[in-house]
Amino acid sequence: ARAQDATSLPDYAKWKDADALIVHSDKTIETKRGEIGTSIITPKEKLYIRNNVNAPPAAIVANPEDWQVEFKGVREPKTLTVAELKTMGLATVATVLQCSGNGRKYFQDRLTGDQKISGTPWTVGAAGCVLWSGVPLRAVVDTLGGAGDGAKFVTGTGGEEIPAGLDPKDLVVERSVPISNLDNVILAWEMNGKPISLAHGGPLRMIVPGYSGINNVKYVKTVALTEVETDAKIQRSSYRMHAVGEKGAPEQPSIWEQPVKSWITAPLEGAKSGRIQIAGVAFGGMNAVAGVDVSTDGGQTWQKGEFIGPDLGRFAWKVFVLPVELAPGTYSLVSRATDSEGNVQPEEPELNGGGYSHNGWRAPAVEINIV
Ligand code: MSS
Repeated sequence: ARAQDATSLPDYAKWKDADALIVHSDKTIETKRGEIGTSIITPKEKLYIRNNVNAPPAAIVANPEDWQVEFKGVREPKTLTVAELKTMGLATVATVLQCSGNGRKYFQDRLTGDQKISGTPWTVGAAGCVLWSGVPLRAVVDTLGGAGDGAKFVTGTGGEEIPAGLDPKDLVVERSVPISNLDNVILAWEMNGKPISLAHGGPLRMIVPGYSGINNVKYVKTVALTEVETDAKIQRSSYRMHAVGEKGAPEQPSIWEQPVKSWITAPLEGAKSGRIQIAGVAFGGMNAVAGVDVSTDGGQTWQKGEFIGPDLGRFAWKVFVLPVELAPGTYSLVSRATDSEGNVQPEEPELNGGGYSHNGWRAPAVEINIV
């Protein structure tokens, strides 16, 4: 086997398109900005990867139908196989899958003195728009007699093996999201029309549309309707909005809903003067994206971008385009999206200690030279 250094794809992702990706580590692989494309759906070969801990053995996706999931916090708790789940309902949803730390580099670039934000320096490519098919969690809960009393959260547990001697609470990928998502959550076995690969969480993944990457638990092995949030470290102190230099704690907001965001994907390099198609992607997290403004002068003046179809629903991103006529010179291309609730991307979001949820429009500017 080849060494898993920071330049080659790890074994579980060998089938990916290496030319389209930036390998930060064997657990953090980013899509190159120009590879995000303009066809809305991100092909699996180009989709970013983020694993917090080592994935389970590949054997678990060899017999996906037999994968077992335990359901708790319902009136009739039960363990069901994927084959059984497939008889209970079917839905398909397009969502933006985006790492909570996407854009962290832009926060890191602003740090002064002894300020420090650790974590992968993602720019824009820890994100994609993908189609998931699976059973609505609501259908499973209804089949199992309904939610238990006092259920306030949906808690999903990842199927990673915790090495002996280590505290599971420190390592388990277990995430709780408010029960208000019960009608949105899908337990998916298919991504972009194919069984979900190990890299992306097969045989079964808990998809929480509109929510940040971390909440979309891969190889989900337990789904529980719980009265309280899990006290796993990854929920208790990680993925919290806290000040730089401070530690995360349960009092701080959890990284749940994604804020409105957009960025330009083309052109990225100098082009010939004349007519140019500026293109990019925009999304609103839980809300549909309603509009996008595009600027060629770093935000001094703005023009409306046009969304191109089809509309894949409120959790998907939309591709926008703005044809412009550019004379030779230097330009700073930026985009600024607005969601259906009127939320607008800020010029720069406030710093936070985890480098989470960056949605500023200034930092991802494309500086180009037109000749
Ligand atoms: N799940 C599990 N189980 N494990 C891990 O590690 N991670 C996270 C999610 N889920 C995990 C899970 C994260 S963190 C993210 S982003 C995501 O996932 C990713 O996905 P992909 O498929 O792309 O790889 Mo940040 O927020």
